Amino acid sequence: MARLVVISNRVPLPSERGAKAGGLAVALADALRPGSLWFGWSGRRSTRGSGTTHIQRSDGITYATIDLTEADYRSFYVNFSNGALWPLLHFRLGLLDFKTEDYGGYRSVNRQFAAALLPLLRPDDMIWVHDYHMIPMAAELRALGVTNRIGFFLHTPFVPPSIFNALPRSGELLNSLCAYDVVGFHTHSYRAAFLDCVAENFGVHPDPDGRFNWRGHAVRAIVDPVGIDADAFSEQAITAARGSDARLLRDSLSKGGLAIGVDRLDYSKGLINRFEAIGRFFANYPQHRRQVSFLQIAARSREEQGSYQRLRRELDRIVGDTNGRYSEFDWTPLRYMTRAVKRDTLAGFFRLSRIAVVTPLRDGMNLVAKEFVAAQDPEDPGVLILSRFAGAAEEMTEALIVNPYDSDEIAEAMHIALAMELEERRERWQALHEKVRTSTARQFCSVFLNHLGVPDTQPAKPRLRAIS
Ligand code: GDG
Repeated sequence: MARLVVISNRVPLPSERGAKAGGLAVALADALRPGSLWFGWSGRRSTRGSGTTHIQRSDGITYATIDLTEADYRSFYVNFSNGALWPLLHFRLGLLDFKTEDYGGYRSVNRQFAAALLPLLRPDDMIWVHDYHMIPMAAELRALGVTNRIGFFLHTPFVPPSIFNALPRSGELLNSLCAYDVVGFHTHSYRAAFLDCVAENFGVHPDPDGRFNWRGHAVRAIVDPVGIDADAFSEQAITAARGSDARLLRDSLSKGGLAIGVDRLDYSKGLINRFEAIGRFFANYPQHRRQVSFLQIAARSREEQGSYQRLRRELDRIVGDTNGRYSEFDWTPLRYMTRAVKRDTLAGFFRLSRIAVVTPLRDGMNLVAKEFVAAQDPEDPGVLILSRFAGAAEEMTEALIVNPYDSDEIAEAMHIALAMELEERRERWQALHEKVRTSTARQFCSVFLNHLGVPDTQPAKPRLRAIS
């Protein structure tokens, strides 16, 4: 069997495991095969930069990482990946900050990654590249003579041409995506947006299965939703719900119970609108005051970015305002922490919660929605409130689906969820749980790798748009 080589910006090194927030690591950690190689950035900045490759081995997996210089880190990671691509791919053109020199840094780091990986590659390796930081990897590897199958999975949404084309140099990035053999997306709408970009910008019309040829190369765009290991997470939740953290939390609650939100502290997650909704909830439904507490865990992320610093200040303000307005001397409506908690603690907290409020403004998939469902007690399950703009909403239609921009609608959904009869809660949960159990992390990986391992025998003929 061919060896799997995974490439991503950050590598979840065995030496650093613990309370880390991030969906990509969770999705892949559950499904990597022994014998695989995982390659990426060490997370360290050093004056030597990418000159030395650091190797660690654990549980049969080899982790190979390189450092970045401070300048590369700024241009590649902070400025272009997170300051231009992330807002673009989350429909936030107002936050897009493009500078040509940052784009140069992005291309240069991808080139450095390719050069450092080259000596570690074997001729029959299957290469699987992850996420928006690494879009040019296949093109860089091809330029070095690598002929292996190379696939790419995008963990964020993809945007329609009217938004994508706002990014300067977007044509080059689209071209880079077309250097892969397989390009994967969480949902049908993201794949459709990508294919629309290809059709509009390159005049190439893919077949109904997402196949097209570009510059003599066959590309296949697939839909492959990421999942979790629901059974393992459920076990974790059962054990942790009996543990000391869950006991402390349970003892601190009133009889109305707990509502929970868990997200990286990121503007895509809709936290401002959610916190406003919590204020509306206690204003519009005063019967829940003193009864229900909302716990928001929002692990800090990308703190070097101005937009994230501004978000944090705004959230601090709303939390202060809401708690100042509604708190009683023995009850706090909104509990808010910005440090990560351990994964099993989180699982136990989900199991204790009567509702989860998962309301990103845009989200590639959102694993928290799936984890909350997996963690529930089948006899007395909690209710999931889910944004229609999370990729997860394409599958998880039995959640209470809300518009994350509408604070009153979120507040109303919280009220409906808390009042929901046991029978309806069970019906909704059973349907959701069936989906979460069958669309697993392992399946996500095997679907992708099956496409990557089996080249299409009949690549689509190029269908050029007639130019009038
Ligand atoms: C990207 C895409 C896509 C959160 N706080 C803590 C913690 N977490 C864990 C959650 C979950 C993961 O981090 C977050 O995953 P999400 O999917 O919700 O979001 P992103 O990090 O933005 O992930 C996303 C994903 O990639 C996979 O493709 O779904 O759309 O944006 O597992 O539980 N974990 C711990 N402590 C915390 O405080 N231990």
